[in-house]
Amino acid sequence: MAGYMGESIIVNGVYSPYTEVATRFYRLRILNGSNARVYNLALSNNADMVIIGNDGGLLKTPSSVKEILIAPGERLDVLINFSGNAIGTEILLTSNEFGNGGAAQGKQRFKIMKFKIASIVTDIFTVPAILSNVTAVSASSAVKVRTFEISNAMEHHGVPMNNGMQMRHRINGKLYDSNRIDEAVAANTNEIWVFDNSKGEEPHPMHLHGVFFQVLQRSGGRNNLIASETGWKDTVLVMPSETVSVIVPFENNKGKFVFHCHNLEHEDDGMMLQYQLS
Ligand SMILES: [Cu+2]
Repeated sequence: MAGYMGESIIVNGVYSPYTEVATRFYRLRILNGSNARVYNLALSNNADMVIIGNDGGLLKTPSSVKEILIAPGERLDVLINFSGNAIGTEILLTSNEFGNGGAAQGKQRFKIMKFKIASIVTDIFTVPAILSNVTAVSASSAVKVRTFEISNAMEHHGVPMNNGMQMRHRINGKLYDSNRIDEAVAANTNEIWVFDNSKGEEPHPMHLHGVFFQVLQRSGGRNNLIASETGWKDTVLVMPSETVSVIVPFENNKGKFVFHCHNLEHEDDGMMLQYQLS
């Protein structure tokens, strides 16, 4: 089950929107609020997008890219420089095709919105070299490593559909139960959480409540971190074949929290567990 894809992409509730811009830098704050669709954002004039922030705020340093993936639940803070374009020029924000996304994702290019150059101005803005003081949390500070198996397989339910076989989306073989604590975590400790989708066939954007984390490593699939995966995050995309490790500083915010796949149909199917911080 790929999750709901829909037929129309809307931006702030508007289908096929445009906005007029001047020849200067603009800051776009982007949230992927789609149920299931992963976007590979790009500009139709192949201009750079300067990634300055993500789920948890500003990155330490800016990073210029031509394309950037954003999964459901993830956020991006992006600078775009429209200088050098003539009045009347139209530039599209698109989602380009991408690989590693399994059978249902990344197969088509979509137009998302349009920018029209409406005025010429002089912009003296330059992107700062240092944006924030994010300090890397060292992997060696972790007191515990927890691995979560998120590859999912067809299973038998005795339902007369697909010969009784259907996909259930589980974490470590379990479906969500609000009356069960799955992981007990000690406050004020750092842990490494590993999301293993190495045998999986679908992308899973894994989202933790109550904390921000830093992405340590991705192996398999894309085999690398992307520009938005420095700094603090609360959602990380784990593509088919990938295993992604994050380091989580659990502070003193004691209580019961969920963590889940941010593909809403996977989450509704039960792909969510609970941790107790105490
Ligand atoms: Cu999922």
